[in-house]
Amino acid sequence: METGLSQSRILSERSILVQVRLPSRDERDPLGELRALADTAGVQVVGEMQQNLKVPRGATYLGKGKVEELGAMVQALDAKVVVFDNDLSPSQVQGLEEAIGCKVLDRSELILDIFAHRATTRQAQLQVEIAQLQYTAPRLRAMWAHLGQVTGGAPVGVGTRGPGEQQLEIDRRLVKVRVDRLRGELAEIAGRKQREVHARRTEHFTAGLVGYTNAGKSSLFNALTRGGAFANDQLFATLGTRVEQWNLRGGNSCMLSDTVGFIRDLPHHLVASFRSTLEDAVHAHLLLVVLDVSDPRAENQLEVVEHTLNEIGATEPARLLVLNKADRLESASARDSERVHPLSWWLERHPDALAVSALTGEGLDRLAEQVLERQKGAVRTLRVTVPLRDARTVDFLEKRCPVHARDYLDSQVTLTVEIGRRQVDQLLSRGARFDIEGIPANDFVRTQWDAQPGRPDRGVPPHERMVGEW
Ligand SMILES: Nc1nc2c(ncn2[C@@H]2O[C@H](COP(=O)(O)OP(=O)(O)OP(=O)(O)O)[C@@H](O)[C@H]2O)c(=O)[nH]1
Ligand SMILES: [Mg+2]
Repeated sequence: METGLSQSRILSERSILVQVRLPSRDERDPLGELRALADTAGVQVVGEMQQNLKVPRGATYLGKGKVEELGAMVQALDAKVVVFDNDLSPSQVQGLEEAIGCKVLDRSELILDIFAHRATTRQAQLQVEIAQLQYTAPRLRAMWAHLGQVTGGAPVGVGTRGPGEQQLEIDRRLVKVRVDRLRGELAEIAGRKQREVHARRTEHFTAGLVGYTNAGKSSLFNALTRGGAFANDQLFATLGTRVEQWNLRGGNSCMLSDTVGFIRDLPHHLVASFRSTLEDAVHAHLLLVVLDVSDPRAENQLEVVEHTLNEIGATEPARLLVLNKADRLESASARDSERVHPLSWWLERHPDALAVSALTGEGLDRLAEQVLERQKGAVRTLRVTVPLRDARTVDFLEKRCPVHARDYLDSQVTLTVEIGRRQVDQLLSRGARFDIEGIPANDFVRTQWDAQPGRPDRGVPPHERMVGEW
């Protein structure tokens, strides 16, 4: 099926950024993110305007005086587009376009536009087109009625590449038919992907890098694995998912995934349709929540990430907070010595967090150590008996667990090993048959290892070391 996404280049249109600050919003760098989005979309910002309002004014969102001021600004600066940081209803877009005489788009549309131009995989293209169609459908009537007036019939660059706009005659019924077809195709890809993710999860410990856009996920991915991810100082540099092996220590490795970043107020159609790209994260054993700790908006960003993870249903995997770009804070602390250092501030609130730098490599060894501890689960020294013909299980134990003794008897070997609770699970899920302390591993785990809370953990060697559960 052909993609309905236009691949045309974004024109560098002269644009004005507008933000209405409502009381509920607390931001340290109010227009910074919209500027970064505009920059990624390739528009040329020629002016900015802000207004504080208790509530948005219905028909035009801005107050009357501000609308007039904006109209004059558009004229004076010869702007072709006005981009709102706030989400506008179709009738507000229409009201504003009439009042100021130029194309108006909101933040969601700008984000959709960026996604449309950056989507390279079939899966990402389908997801974006579905989101675009769903976003556009309710706006069709308002749009067709006014597009002609505003642009004299000629489409302008940003915000006019939606599939609906390419086919002016399309109506909502056709949109629905198209969405259904695209969904069908996407479901096939998603099904395949789900099977892949499931197989990977059974075979390996999986960790997923998640976080706000531009936090440094792909840079970390490249520093930890043999790389290959595109990292760039741009929002939404990554739109697909990449998985590579990450060698931790002592023959242990895990599968690490890098994926699309989050942003506040992500259009919810986009979140829903990107669910399958985020499949690796949803089903990972452990999520590495990457935060750009040098960003003044870091606190808000962490909230958004946690909210989005809950929204996509990634509530099961354990989370480890990774404070990235720590290298940038060193110079900051030297400048501003009397204030609490941002790293101390974060570590006080999140004592388990790890400060790292993808750029200098600082903290990455500790990160690997922490992931390995979580991968193994609680570790005990136990006698594990395996038939010699099961070379795979013997190999697993020899390579990944410190071995203290080996006793060969008949056709089996008993290894005294330091083994993690999760490693036992991993072997069992592969179908391995072995004994622990002379009884079948399944039974040992159930009756002796997974002791009820509060019950004395009988038969457990004293040197057991508990590490974080995942
Ligand atoms: N100083 C410094 N810069 C970093 C670090 N990690 C990443 N960066 C820079 O931050 C920018 C964004 O990095 P990416 O790795 O593309 O970020 P991402 O989280 O993958 O971003 P998206 O894919 O867009 O969501 C790039 O310019 C990186 O060079 C770090 O530890 N220190
Ligand atoms: Mg990335």
